[in-house]
Amino acid sequence: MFPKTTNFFCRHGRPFTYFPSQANSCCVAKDNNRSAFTKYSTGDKAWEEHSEMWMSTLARFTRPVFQRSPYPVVCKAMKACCRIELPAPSFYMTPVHFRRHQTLGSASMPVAAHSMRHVRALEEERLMAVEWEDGGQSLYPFTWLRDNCQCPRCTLQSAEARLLLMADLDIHTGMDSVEVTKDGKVSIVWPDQHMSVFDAEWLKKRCFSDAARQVMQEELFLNERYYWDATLSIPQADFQEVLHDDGAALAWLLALRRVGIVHLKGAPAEQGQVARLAERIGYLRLTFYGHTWQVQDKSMANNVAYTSGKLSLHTDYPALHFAPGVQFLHCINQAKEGGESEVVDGFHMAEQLQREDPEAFRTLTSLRVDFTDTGTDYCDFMLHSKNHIIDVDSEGKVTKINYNNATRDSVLDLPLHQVQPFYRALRAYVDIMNRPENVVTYTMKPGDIVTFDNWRLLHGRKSYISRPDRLRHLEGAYLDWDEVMSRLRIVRRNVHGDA
Ligand code: OGA
Ligand code: NM2
Ligand code: ZN
Ligand code: ZN
Repeated sequence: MFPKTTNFFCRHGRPFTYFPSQANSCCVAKDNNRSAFTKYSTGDKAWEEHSEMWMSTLARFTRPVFQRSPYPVVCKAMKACCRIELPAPSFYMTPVHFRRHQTLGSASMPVAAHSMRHVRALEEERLMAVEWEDGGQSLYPFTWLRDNCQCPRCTLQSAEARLLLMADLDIHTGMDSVEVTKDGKVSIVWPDQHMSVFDAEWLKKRCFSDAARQVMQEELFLNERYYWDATLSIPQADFQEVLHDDGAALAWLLALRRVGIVHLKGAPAEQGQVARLAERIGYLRLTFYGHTWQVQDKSMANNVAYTSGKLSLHTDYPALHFAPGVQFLHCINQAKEGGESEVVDGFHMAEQLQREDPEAFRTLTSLRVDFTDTGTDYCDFMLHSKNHIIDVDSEGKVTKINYNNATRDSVLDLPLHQVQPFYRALRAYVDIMNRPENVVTYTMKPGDIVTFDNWRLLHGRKSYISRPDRLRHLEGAYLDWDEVMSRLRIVRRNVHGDA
């Protein structure tokens, strides 16, 4: 009747968490924006309506194979908030949190608007302490407060940009006085009698506690991913709706970020649609293959993609040091035979490699491999790059996969004794990604557009034979994640009604 403890987005793109009761006779839905709870019972009309959600995302298009470590702090905070004993979930989807009204400084129950009970200056530590109505406390360094004064002398309000120069900031400033104003703001007088006024809500969002920073960083960057395997049902959205409706665009972009792939249906089967979609975001990423590019069997092909041969699982453009983050592929004509598409979750595969073969994982994250691409298209090009096949950040988290066997250079800048270990490691990774339990296969139809995370997914196609009269034809385009995330934040603000 009710799904397992799960997160999804309603048709307006609002994140919800569902907590079914143990007996599965009722279910509590938590609106993660408002932190409002609604209880539904078996057979409820309201539940029926609620659960019939467009792309009610992950519950529908995934099966219990994902497990990503959920944020412990957030979970703890949620438990504190909800006071519901969670049934031991057979799988966990990392909670989606867009809390605008919650600092979690004290992991306490959020209230609708944040009001302050009390503020005081801790002179010794040079910290301002805010005590919130809900009992939580937040601390703000004097230097940071002075640096972020929002007055028109310190901030160019039309650009929301800092005017105050670093050279003019007293990084050892004291504080003359601090008080809560009648309208609930914090007013500070600095030793030079300059005055700053801070909004409670603004301060709450910027609380320095670990939990609050984690929530804010997730809200800004959405780095939590759902890992998947062959059981994934690829999320779908309607092309026209995504172009014209912010709720639909938000759901599309949220799923693109978290799952890494979304199919858009219902585009006209003619050139120009990936460019329209890129315009919906902002602008596309120009490369040597042009603003958009035509995947067709071409004579004297300047890329293996432009033949009718099989493309093994790859990311596009590792011959660039900064590969395109997002790829759109629009099917204009499909083949008579073959041409099916394949995708795998490269981050999930890297996690599997790390577990099964840590040595191979270390090799692929530490050795830089040469890639090359030479030819003429938008103009002539002669690219050389050196990339880790698996990029990790300073904390060891996988951030990007760079692998296309076709453009891997014959130049291999490794000492002799590292050559065989490199091949062994790469083969171990490729063998994992080729396991049938990891690969999702689908066939694109004219009018379908696949949108995917080119830093995370590896994709391929089977070899094909075109119809005698019409060549198989896909049109593609690249974008970067900065631009896509920018549009995601804007449509999220539009849909949710504030910053
Ligand atoms: C490509 C590619 C997929 C396809 O052009 O890089 O992956 O189905 N094409 O032709
Ligand atoms: N195309 C499809 O890395 C690559 O060469 C990917 C790029 C030709 C634009 C193929
Ligand atoms: Zn100021
Ligand atoms: Zn490709």
